[in-house]
Amino acid sequence: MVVHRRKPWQLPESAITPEEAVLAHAAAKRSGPSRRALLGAAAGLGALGLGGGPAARAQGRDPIGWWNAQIANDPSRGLYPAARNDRYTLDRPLTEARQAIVYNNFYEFGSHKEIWRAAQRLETRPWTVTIDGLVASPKTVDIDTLIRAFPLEERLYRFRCVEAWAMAVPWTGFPLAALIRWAEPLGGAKYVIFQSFENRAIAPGFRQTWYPWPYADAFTLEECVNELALMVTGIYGKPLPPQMGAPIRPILPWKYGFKQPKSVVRITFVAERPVGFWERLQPSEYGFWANVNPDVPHPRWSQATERMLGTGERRPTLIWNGYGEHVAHLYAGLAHERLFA
Ligand SMILES: Nc1nc2c(c(=O)[nH]1)N[C@H]1C(S)=C(S)[C@@H](COP(=O)(O)O)O[C@H]1N2
Ligand SMILES: [Mo]
Repeated sequence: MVVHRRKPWQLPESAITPEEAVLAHAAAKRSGPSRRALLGAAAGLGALGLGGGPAARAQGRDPIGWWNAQIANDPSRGLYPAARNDRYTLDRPLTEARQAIVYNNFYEFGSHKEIWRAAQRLETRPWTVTIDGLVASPKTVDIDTLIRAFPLEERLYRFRCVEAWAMAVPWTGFPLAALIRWAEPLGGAKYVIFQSFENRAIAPGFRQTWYPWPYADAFTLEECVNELALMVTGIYGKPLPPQMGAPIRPILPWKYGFKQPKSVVRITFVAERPVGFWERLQPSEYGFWANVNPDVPHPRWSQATERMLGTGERRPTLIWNGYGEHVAHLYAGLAHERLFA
């Protein structure tokens, strides 16, 4: 972990992990201990690392090897690769798999980018997803039943983190709209909450009690049924690796990454607008909509450009992450809202 001695806004982008900087600040305000003590404690957690058994030693440090070993026993592996849906095209090269799977945000496993090894402790079978709240009948479904309930397809999407790094990846999944229909929301349902796993024993981040665990965030029902919204179960023609949110995560590619919880265990339909993980932690910096927008800077840095993982190429940020033709109409008349595109 980098201990910042300068103010965050004086740091070069390469040296900053903005969401982490926010957390240290918020925690210092909340629970009193000095910033340095907090950073020291967090560094200690990171050093606990991953208990490496024989399998760990055999796979060494190669992330692709880990991934292949992980999915060898995955009951859904026969569904991959899924046919590509060519409707969604890219304006840039795909990010290399090797780059995308070793640079992740997954705070349950550490508040830095190198969590991929620690995340191997996430066991993605057995796994169930509970659908509850304002639905005709709440239910809990086994992940392999869910994955087989809807045909999988591959889509090439841009992805943008609020920290200004970006990637372009082939996701595999099924339309979120199909899951919503199947869930049978009641008339009063207006928002849908996605909640991440909460097995506190396997992930050191849960001990960082200043975070509002479990990780969760929400979208409007209308956003969820947009054709771009995808329930993602795989990437690069294989089931997701744990560090990328296996076994299932929503992807709404016009929004910043932080809105989209990984490794989902619960989907809840509600009437009132929920407050998500980052908005709860730091409401002055993160809001409900979080649509990608080059013209709305983060309070501590510009959003005008983004940095592609792997190549480091700088590109201009696209309004709605380039998906305006599909989503701009969802936000007509809402331009006055804070942190809104
Ligand atoms: N459960 C959980 N989901 C999460 C996060 C997290 O820390 N925990 N980070 C979010 C953020 S900030 C981003 S940018 C994306 C990163 O996805 P990736 O690591 O697969 O690229 O996951 C999002 N979903
Ligand atoms: Mo992010």
